[in-house]
Amino acid sequence: MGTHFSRSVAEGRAFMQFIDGRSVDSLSGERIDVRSPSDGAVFASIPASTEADVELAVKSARKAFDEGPWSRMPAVERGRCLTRLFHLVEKNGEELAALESRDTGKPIRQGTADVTATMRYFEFYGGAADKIHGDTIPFLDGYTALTLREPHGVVAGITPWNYPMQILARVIGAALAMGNTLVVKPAEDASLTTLRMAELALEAGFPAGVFNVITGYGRSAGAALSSHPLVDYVTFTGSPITGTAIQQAAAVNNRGVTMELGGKSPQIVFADADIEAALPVLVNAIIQNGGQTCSAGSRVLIEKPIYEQVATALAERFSKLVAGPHDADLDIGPLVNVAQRDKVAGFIAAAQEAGIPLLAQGTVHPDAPEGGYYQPPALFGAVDPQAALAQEEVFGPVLSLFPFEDEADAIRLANDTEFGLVAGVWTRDGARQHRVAKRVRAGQVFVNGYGAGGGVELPFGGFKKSGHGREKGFEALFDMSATKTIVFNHG
Ligand code: TXE
Repeated sequence: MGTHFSRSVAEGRAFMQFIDGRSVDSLSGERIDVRSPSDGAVFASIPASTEADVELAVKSARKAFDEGPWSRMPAVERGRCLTRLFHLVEKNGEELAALESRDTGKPIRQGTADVTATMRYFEFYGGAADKIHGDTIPFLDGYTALTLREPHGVVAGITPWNYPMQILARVIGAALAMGNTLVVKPAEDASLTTLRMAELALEAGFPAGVFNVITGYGRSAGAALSSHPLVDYVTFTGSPITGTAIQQAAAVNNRGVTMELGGKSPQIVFADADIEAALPVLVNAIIQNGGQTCSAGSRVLIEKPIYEQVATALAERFSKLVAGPHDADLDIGPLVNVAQRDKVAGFIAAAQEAGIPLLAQGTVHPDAPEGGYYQPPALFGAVDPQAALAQEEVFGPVLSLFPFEDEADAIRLANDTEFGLVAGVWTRDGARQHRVAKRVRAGQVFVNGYGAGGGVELPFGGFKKSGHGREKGFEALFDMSATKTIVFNHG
């Protein structure tokens, strides 16, 4: 992976969006500057679409769904399109990784990991397209009753900036495998890999209108898309506040939604845990992607007898963490934009003001360019369970430690936030592993590990404020389709 390439990819390029199989600018011609988080400099631009562009994109997806051939194509053919996209992502992997890294600031090795995950989505859903089916149901004498799984129709995907390509791939994979057509609006801060993917999708043979991309701001393009009456289903990953706005917009048309809205995920470390195995995982779960990960393990609950030992070991590791530009491939890159960096710095300052002990903090590399959005990782403990740091999603490299008394106390603390996305449980006691995994309110629970490498086959989604609906795995195919019941009367 060439350092030079990841710093220069897409230099000066005016990206286009994709509507009806064609590469087009926004109708207004307005554009949004794309900045590299590593130095804050503008290096490319994307169209700033508004309602009129959304209208064209939705109409194109509507036509492609209503008139076919996509929605009537044999499932195996749809799967083959996704498989061709898998091969094209593999072929263009270095460029996609460099583009993602430069656009979001994430270290290049994370961009490369995102390409691998993206490929897995297309591989998984390409293979799954013809393996999902309905049932026959025992019914009255003289009748045959069966169910079909039918696509919703036009799906709107509104995606965030933290893992743009991976999240795009999970939306594309599940929605298109089921025969829906798509309009995607990526985040204004990180749209480049989505636009590049639209080019590759065309090359992979997706018919015009099946996969449209419009770029622009959430308040204009995003709002127009989520409230559009010709959209049948909305899938969204992002902040709870925007999730509420999108649900309200979709509710005007009574449309279904999948919401993935972040978390405040706990990792529970019992005194009998393999601490040496846990330590690197606990650190990685909060610094991966600069902590800008919905499933980040942002709270570590530690049983009292080992609290000091674990806190000291984590502090030692945190003090050695270094932030630097994406292509230097250090522990963390810059955060995505000034607002995000200031938000995270604000949490750190407020925690210090409130007297929460800052146990350790990493550094910014002395050669990091001026103007980059750097935030060294911070470790706090012991944190008051009602403090903002314990309750709110920081979305940055900030880890909070909490001592607990016993199993009941650990479960109470783990569940004591409004979120419920992911949890980790570290213990050698098999019975306790099962008890705790069942009582923690989280959509995914990892025992003696965390994250399982992304696992595209593992259903993913939240309880409580973390959202509803499930992505990844076969479950996403259910969300991306509706059951139709057909009853034949033989009488
Ligand atoms: O997110 P938004 P922002 C959290 C994280 C971060 C905060 C703000 O805490 O600090 O959100 O980030 C589009 N109608 N997460 O403001 O607003 C927007 O254009 C329709 C957690 O960037 O949620 C983008 O495409 N769409 C999260 C997408 O919504 C609208 C990942 C996400 O932006 C819209 C990202 C509207 N009214 C941020 N307003 C996670 N949990 O993974 C915005 N958008």
